[in-house]
Amino acid sequence: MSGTDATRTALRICPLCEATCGLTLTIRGSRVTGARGDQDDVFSQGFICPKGASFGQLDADPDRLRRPLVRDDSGELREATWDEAFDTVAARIRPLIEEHGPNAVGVVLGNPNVHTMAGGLYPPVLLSVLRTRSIFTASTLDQMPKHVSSGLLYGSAIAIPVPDLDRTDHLLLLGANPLESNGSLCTAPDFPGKLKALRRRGGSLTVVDPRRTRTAELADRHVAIRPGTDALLLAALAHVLFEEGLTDLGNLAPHVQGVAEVRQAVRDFAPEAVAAACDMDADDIRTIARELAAAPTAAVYGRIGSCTVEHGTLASWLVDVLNILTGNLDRPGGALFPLAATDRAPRPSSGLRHEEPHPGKGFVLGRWTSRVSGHPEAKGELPIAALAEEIETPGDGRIRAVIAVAANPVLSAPDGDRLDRALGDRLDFMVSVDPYLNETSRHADVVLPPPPPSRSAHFDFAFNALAVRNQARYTPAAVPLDAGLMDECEIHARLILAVSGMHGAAPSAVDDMVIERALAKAVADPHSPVHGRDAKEVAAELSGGTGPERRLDMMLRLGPYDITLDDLLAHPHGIDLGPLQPRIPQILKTRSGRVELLPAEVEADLPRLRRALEERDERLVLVGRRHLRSNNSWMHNVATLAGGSNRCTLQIHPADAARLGLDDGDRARIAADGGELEVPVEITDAVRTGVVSLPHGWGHDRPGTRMSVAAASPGVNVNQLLDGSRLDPLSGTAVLNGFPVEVSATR
Ligand SMILES: Nc1nc2c(c(=O)[nH]1)N[C@H]1C(S)=C(S)[C@@H](COP(=O)(O)OP(=O)(O)OC[C@H]3O[C@@H](n4cnc5c(=O)[nH]c(N)nc54)[C@H](O)[C@@H]3O)O[C@H]1N2
Ligand SMILES: Nc1nc2c(c(=O)[nH]1)N[C@H]1C(S)=C(S)[C@@H](COP(=O)(O)OP(=O)(O)OC[C@H]3O[C@@H](n4cnc5c(=O)[nH]c(N)nc54)[C@H](O)[C@@H]3O)O[C@H]1N2
Ligand code: SF4
Ligand SMILES: [Mo]
Repeated sequence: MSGTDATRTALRICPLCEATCGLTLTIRGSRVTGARGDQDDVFSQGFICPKGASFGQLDADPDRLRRPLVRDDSGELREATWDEAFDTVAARIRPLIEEHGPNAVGVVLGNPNVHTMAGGLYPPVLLSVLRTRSIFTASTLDQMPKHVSSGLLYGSAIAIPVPDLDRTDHLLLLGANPLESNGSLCTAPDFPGKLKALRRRGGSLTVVDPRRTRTAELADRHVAIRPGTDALLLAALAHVLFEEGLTDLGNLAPHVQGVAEVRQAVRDFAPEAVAAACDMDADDIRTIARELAAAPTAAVYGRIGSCTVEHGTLASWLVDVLNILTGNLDRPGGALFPLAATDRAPRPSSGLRHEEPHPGKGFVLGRWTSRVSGHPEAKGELPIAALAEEIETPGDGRIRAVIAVAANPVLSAPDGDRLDRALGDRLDFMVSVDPYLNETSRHADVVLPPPPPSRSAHFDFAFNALAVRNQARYTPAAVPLDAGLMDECEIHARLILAVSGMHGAAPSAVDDMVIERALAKAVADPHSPVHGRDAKEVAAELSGGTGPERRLDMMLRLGPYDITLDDLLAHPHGIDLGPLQPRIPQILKTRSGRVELLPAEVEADLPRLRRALEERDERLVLVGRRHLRSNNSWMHNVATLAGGSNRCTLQIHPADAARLGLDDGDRARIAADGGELEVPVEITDAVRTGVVSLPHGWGHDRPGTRMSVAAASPGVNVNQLLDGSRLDPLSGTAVLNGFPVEVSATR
């Protein structure tokens, strides 16, 4: 066997969902020919799903771009050199900023940024050099309600408690389907196995979902709630806890303020008051509350179906309120705050785990508002649903250029047709960092393609901070970078230089700058392990062959554990850092230094929830769904994952189908605020009556894209049904679930 054809294996943390499983790749030459679960991975212990198993096909997708594209004078996208591409970015963006100011550049960050090292390390630098307020991310299509509720409750938008899956006795899960999604804001390889283990050890699982999902099928109790009403249900559960004397904050009590105020706030939400709106039985609601209180330990966990809805922030807040009222927050078996190896938290040895309140800066919403509709910012972001109007509407501060990194908002955000026109007709310049020419990147003037994932090193900056067990793993690139490809970290660094007026400088200048600034702060911080040292000397000690590796090493050295990059390299299957530990009060950054259980912003939104008690819309409502062999908008191009049940169909209950005269396989017309679609009907009693379900991420029929497999079975874009006006007001998150639709036969 010749050298280039020899078969070998290499480890790679899977970047395809939040579970972050360790994979063992089989590599022949430079091609990944197989992927299996790494049995020795300290966290995933061999687990793999069909997406991970298709890593090789995804990696070798012939439709992936391998060269940058630059739009020429005739308007065509043509292959170009990297230098030409970055020269174009520098030449086009700088004058726009100089003439129209920083807000004229909109930055759009998509989901895969949390799945790459580049996306973890560089966008904050890009935003700080651009100083634009035109920031839009997938968070306002997803978990922003959770950030806002955490910000208000704990003073830190990134302090998100995760259910302690391995130790809990009872899990109340709302609007999540981890058997298909593999879990979210709860990083847990083999989530299905953990739910089965919960039941095997005598624990119980309640699932609240308008669909009888595969997760619901595992549950002791499945409640097919009316979509959009989880906040009412959760408020009623809190009501019962107070009414029946079932609250017990345990060790948390001295760290929580506002319990009496919450009791008052949920007074109107008796089970009998919410039952009709939720379409539930009041006695069942009482039973769920009693079970929650009676379990030795329990965790309430809500995800997409409780976030991307009318009352997303209230529901997210109430999830934590219930964990707090039952004493389950911050205790083993309840919901705990992970402590990642790169967290900026003091080491336990620093003595900062005080028991007295330690006031922080708090979390503030709405420090500025969007230009056109006046949406308040949340966590520095504006609602992505407002991106099109910010590009279209003339005036000072109009967005004239867009930098889209790993984002496909034409499919993932409301009213893709409008955004498609805005990006196509109204921008002076657009750059996409994306491996595909898809519905969004086709509008770019410059496309900068990252290499396939086998060519990138990986460390999970985002998901270790959401993991059900503390651990750290690093996998260097499994295959060397082919000639002509550029590492995504270098792409980001060069992009930062190009937009900041330092075009042409060495990309390592970006990493050096970050390291220099971070160490200057760290040596001055009395709680830092490098306090009092010389910053240059510390910088010189950092190991790592690349800028991003040096930055990772620095973050580890400044982090809460005594580990370095070399330690991770010496332990290729990862380092286990133990089960989650209580972190209150050290994690609290509120102004009071306590958990602020009834924040003023939440209280001000409660009248809207009270009004929902009276509203009774008889129209059908739509919810989404995810398929195990898919991922948002970009995985329909892998033939081994496509087809079968992974289809874009409108699921409808037999009773609703009969009423509307629809047969299985018919085409139905579905209409809502933003437009209408025609879609094949799939009749199933897995959706409850009054509810239809259509998956997102489809609609691959636009011209000028290069995703041949996806285009062959395009499906329709569910988000075309939305006009972008339905938002959860506190977080700016789009309402993607539980909105009214009209369905009719097309015949
Ligand atoms: N109706 C409805 N809409 C939804 C949802 C829903 O449940 N229902 N879910 C929402 C959620 S939770 C999310 S997170 C958003 C996601 O929204 P987006 O982030 O906009 O969409 P994605 O499909 O995740 O893909 C983003 C882009 O990243 C590119 N990409 C893939 N890998 C890489 C990489 O390694 N580097 C770079 N630079 N780019 C890469 C892909 O080609 C794609 O163009 O969609 C949201 N939209
Ligand atoms: N296979 C696969 N895995 C993925 C993704 C993917 O696209 N495909 N996307 C990834 C991303 S970006 C994310 S954010 C996560 C999301 O992970 P999850 O939150 O687990 O996502 P979903 O599978 O969409 O589950 C949401 C559930 O909420 C239900 N639902 C809808 N409306 C309501 C409601 O009003 N109330 C209640 N109680 N339930 C409701 C839906 O029926 C659905 O079953 O998944 C990640 N993993
Ligand atoms: S569960 Fe997620 S991380 Fe694990 S193999 Fe599947 S896609 Fe990859
Ligand atoms: Mo997401």
